[in-house]
Amino acid sequence: MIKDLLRRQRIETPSWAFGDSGTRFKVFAQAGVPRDPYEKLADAAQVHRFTGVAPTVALHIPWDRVADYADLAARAAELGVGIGAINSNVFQDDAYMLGSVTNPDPKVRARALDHLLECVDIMDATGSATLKLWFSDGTNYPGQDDIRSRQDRLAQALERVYARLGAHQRFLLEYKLFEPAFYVSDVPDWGTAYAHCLRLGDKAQVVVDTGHHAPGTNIEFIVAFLLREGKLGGFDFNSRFYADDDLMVGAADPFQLFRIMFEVIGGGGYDAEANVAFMLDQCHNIEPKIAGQIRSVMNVQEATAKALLVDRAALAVAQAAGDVLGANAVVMDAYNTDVRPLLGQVREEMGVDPDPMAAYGRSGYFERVRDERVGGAPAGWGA
Ligand code: LRH
Ligand code: MN
Ligand code: MN
Repeated sequence: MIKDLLRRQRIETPSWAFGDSGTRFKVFAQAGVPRDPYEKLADAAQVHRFTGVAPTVALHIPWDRVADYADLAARAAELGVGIGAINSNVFQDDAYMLGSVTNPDPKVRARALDHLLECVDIMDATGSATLKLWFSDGTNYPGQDDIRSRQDRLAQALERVYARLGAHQRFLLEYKLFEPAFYVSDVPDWGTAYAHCLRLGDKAQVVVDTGHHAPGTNIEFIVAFLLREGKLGGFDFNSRFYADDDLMVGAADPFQLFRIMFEVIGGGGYDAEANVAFMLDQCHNIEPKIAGQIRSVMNVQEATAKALLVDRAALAVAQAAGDVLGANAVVMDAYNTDVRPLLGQVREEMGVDPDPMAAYGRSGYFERVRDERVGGAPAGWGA
């Protein structure tokens, strides 16, 4: 039963994880990185090939701009993957210095809205069902702009995008405490995202990026709450030690990831009907990218396996009896189980190597693309 559940897990990789990335101090150039969106899909297909559970790839527009999106989707299908969420980008143009959809200038707001609607066109062309909206909008100084008016402008833009969605499409609104805005962020927390989505309807849900909270925030509470309200659309998984570090999920705090998955499963978020998207949103600034994605997928699988192992019946008994230590022991027993042999079996049953990292290393894929892609301009994050 647990093995069946693990077999049908789906984890989405982000196209931007395969390109060069960095901090504001330096973007390091790595050998063999993709030169265009097609090559990013080819790399993402390797992650799926060796894990068997990463069949979709999220795109970020305009980083992944191509002439023909239907053609890109067709190529993805040939490679054995599909197009996942379309991520909008209204944070990169000079015009957005004072905001995009919340900008005081109506011309800038119109430009931002055009981009968001274009992203829905790209969903139509690629068959994607999910639009992910993150706004870097906010202010740096008290008095810089009116907080309430900015909320009004945000609501107007969201209404327009919502109205454009097709019957099987949805948008996920992403919140982030700070950065790049340092005083007010216009969507700083789950409550703000939730309130905007609630007004709009079922096709608007919240996405939880695990790196977007204040230190110490209980993310699993947010997950439990949003699931209960039918408003948890998905995750941008990554891990952090300090701020929005975008490190590999499960690297900084595997226990937090387990606690999140425990709430997801308990709240029915692991059921297919719940349509909770498990997406990675990471950058591999100093480690190899494809291997970094494979490791990340495995980390999510390990946390999921441990969360599935929790003896829910024993837990319910302990909770009803007010047995604090007993209940906690049930959860910790599952967390402290080594699930790697179980996942090895699951992979063998799925027809993939029990050790995806080693199998990928042996495949020679990296050496091949490193040699083939010499001299091209990398297509990446911030491009
Ligand atoms: C913002 C964010 C958002 C963007 C991605 C590149 O910090 O998490 O999801 O689309 O980074
Ligand atoms: Mn994100
Ligand atoms: Mn982020």
